[in-house]
Amino acid sequence: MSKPPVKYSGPDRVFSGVQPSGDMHLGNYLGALKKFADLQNDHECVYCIVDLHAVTVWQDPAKLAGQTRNIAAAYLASGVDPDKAIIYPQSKVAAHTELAWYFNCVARIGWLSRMTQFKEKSGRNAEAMSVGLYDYPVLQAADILAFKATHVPVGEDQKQHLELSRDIAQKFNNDFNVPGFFPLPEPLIKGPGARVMSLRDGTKKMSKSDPSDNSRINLTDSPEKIAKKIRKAKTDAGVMPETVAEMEDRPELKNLVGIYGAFSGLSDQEVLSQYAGQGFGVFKPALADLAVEILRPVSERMNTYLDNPDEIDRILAKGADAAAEIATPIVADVRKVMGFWGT
Ligand code: AQP
Repeated sequence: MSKPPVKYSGPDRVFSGVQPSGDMHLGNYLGALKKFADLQNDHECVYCIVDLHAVTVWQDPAKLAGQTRNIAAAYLASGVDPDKAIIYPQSKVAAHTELAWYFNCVARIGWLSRMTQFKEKSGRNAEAMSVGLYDYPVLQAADILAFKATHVPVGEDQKQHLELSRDIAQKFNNDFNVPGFFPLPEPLIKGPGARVMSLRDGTKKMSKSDPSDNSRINLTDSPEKIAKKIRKAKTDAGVMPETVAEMEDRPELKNLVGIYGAFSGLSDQEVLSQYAGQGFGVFKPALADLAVEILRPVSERMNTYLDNPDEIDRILAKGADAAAEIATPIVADVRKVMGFWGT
């Protein structure tokens, strides 16, 4: 009979990240940022701005540093407190790339070839994509495990990548006979807003890289723009149904009801009970009012931080030092475990 795996006995730690690859949108806010702020009160939290992930697709060098400050401003505006959580840019801490290389030698090509996000992002053009885009989930495993993080708040879209991180951690522990060396990180996906869909197509997730700006609500959109995007959001000709089961074949409606629920704290059924029988002419303006009420203060705080880039830079530099202090000795231990000269 095989022995049960040895449990990791280190402290709980939360790690997550967002790419500085464009404007932050409602999906990022509900799926990630809001949870980041909630977790910092009772967990040790490390929140990275994953610029090394962003460059897996072309990023304009003249804009990358500004986009990184933008994400930092979004973290801060969403309530992440730099005195409680570590906020830093990934490229400032070398442990990420070093551990990613070791994990490249642990992960299997077959595992990576099953990753659906690569297939979605590369479409029919996989041969022309960067090697980095293919290898992205291995770097993500290194991001998490360089901190021996035990919990990872992410949106639903990252579930498969998290499973890969667990597989890599388990294989490393087995291959080098170090049971419990790495934790098997748990995704924290539950909660409203775990999967916000495009406003133009309810079957596609809301995404920074969608060419249509009308597909998403950006955190920096003005109240007028938010209201207009919701008014123009794709819907069908029906009215609001009475039950959740009746939304199954109406993805756009389901998405808008989910967003309303995430903003108001109501369940999908409670939202429907409030609007059953009404047309979108009633529901959309109500949703727009709610969206503006919640997002206006976030956007205002974000702009205040962006007006003060020196303060953002100070927070990022301090965060990078704190992050390196945790990750550098962990990666040094990995080197030792693998038997490199001089360890
Ligand atoms: N639509 C979404 N609904 C809920 N959560 C979402 N997240 C992203 N989109 C949604 C969550 O936001 C965090 C940061 O994501 P990211 O920017 O690092 O990468 P991504 O998932 O690839 O986001 P985008 O917007 O789709 O970026 P691009 O277009 O640049 O690839 C993650 O926790 C993610 O789950």
